[in-house]
Amino acid sequence: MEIGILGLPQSGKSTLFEIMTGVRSRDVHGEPCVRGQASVPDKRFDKLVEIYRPLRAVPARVPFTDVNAAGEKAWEMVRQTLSGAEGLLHIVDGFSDDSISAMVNRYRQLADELILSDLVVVENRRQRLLKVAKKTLKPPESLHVELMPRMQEQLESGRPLRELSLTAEEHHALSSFSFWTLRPELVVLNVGEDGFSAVEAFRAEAGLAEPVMGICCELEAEMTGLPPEEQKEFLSALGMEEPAFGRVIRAAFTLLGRISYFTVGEDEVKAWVIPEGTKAPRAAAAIHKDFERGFIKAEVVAYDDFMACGGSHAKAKAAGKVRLEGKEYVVKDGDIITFRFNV
Ligand SMILES: Nc1nc2c(ncn2[C@@H]2O[C@H](COP(=O)(O)OP(=O)(O)OP(=O)(O)O)[C@@H](O)[C@H]2O)c(=O)[nH]1
Ligand SMILES: [Mg+2]
Repeated sequence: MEIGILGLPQSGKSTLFEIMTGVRSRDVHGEPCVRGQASVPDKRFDKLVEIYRPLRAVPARVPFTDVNAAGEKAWEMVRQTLSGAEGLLHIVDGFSDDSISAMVNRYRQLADELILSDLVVVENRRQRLLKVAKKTLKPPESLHVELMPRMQEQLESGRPLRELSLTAEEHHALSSFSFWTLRPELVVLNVGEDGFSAVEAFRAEAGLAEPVMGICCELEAEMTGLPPEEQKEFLSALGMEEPAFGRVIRAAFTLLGRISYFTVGEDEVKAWVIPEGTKAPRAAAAIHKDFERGFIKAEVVAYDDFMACGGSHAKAKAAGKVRLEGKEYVVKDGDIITFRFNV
């Protein structure tokens, strides 16, 4: 699980990375990339910490990668560094001038580069497959023979591969290629101080189906240096409830199809990150492999039920809100869980 930050030179990649992760990317020299973890803001988690006052509080985290590529081989370096990234955050300069079409052009410049790069890979693959006798094709190869023309057509019409509806099997067969445009992408417009009104116009003109997030990185970088009280004033002056970078982190988290469940106690309150649709034993493995092997039951209470019972586990239990779930239970976002296991 990792999100790679992509954008044209000087679009604000490192600034955004720094405010999200707290890692000073621009102070690191001579490294092709810098990695950092961003904590996912979650009011439910904060509430649980308030209730349990644990020794340790560990929120959900999303890893981000900022690439420092320059020179002739820059593109190759970006490709290599981000080949393992599961999702992409594409940041667009929306601050250096107010023109929407200029912003869209900048977006397209990189988006087209990614499409072209994928197209080269598809064409190469087709060429190679032509040399393999039909009868000797192995199953993934036959799948490629079927898929590649569709993919080529899509890319040639200037559209990303993620818009094709592919089955899980097809996705799997393509995973080793690290196609740029097959991976989920979050578009972030880095606006000037009063540029938030540009976000919707930009999204419409760029023809993006997905929501675009607006953020003024420079302002938010300034704000992160302030004491909490002044941060609050800063935000309310901007008419915002929370910093936009927190929303960007949350959007990145859901972009990857992740959810979190909680374990609570006086020692630790922790948000565990799992893919949506994970069954209880596999979810337990996030804590420890043995928990999966020796899984017996999961004692589960939904966050909302827990809060409706005054934030008390005993009361939730008395009200019958604490369920005992078995191996087939699919963990929900916000579940508070205690695992019972036997090792
Ligand atoms: N006005 C304004 N300037 C910004 C904003 N965000 C970043 N900048 C400026 O843009 C320049 C580039 O920011 P970086 O975060 O280093 O951008 P980058 O994409 O990492 O740049 P490279 O790694 O060199 O490609 C810096 O001088 C920033 O101060 C913004 O929201 N508003
Ligand atoms: Mg940078």
